[in-house]
Amino acid sequence: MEIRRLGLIGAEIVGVDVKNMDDAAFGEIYKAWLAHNVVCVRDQALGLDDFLAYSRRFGSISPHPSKSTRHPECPEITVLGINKFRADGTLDRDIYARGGEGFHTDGSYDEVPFKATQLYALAIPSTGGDTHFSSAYAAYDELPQHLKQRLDGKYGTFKYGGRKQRNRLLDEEDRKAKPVRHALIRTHPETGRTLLYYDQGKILSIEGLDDAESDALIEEMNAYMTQPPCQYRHKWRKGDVVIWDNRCSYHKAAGDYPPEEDRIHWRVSIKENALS
Ligand SMILES: O=C(O)CCC(=O)C(=O)O
Ligand SMILES: [Fe+2]
Repeated sequence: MEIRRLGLIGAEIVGVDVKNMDDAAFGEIYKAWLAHNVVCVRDQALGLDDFLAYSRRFGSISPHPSKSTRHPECPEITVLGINKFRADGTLDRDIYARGGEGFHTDGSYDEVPFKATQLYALAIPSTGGDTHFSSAYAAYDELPQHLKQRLDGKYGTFKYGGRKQRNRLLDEEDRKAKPVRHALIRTHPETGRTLLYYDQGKILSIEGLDDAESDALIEEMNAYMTQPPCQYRHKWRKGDVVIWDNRCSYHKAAGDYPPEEDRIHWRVSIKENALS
């Protein structure tokens, strides 16, 4: 197995089959993932059960709230990129460009956000369709001192769809979920590094500020969320298994591929194992 760094974040792993891997090899992948925020294991040939079994080595799998996009035989798996044309032939942009609205972290609308998200590439278009990643450690490091001070100890409220309420992939009853609160400056539970926990598409407000102040601070934070030197752009190949750490990174689908071509992934959301 060979692990190659791809930049300030991101690593690529070749020469391993995730179906037949001992704990020592998995430990190397896990270590690289913590160090580099996102890792891609290339050239995998997986069935549904293989993908689930490998994903469970990182934590417990939690079905995504968007029920209409779950795999029909396996609700833990979401399928990205299918049924993107409506019956009348028009493109459904919520499916075509899912995850492409802006940089985000998955599951911030949940009281216990997803630890990780993992995608397995089944079909990749001839051009476009990359995924962008950015470090939430760098977002914190680059915040000016006055913002670090203002945000210290502050909580944000988050909801699926955020201030714009873009939630068309949710069922009606799930749209009413209550906002949840998360500390904005956090310590990563495994690396101990400080990060900015933020999601401009899901944050509603910053607690303790009036609406105008909260909106202004959110606008100000948007400028620091992504730090270009600490970004990685993943160009997908069929057979890639990519996992990112939602606790310390943001990501965004480029959403710019030819719509008539397939771009299909299996996707799982992974939470921490409950402490026993
Ligand atoms: O399709 C992608 O590139 C990423 C989509 C996304 O944001 C997600 O799966 O959470
Ligand atoms: Fe996402």
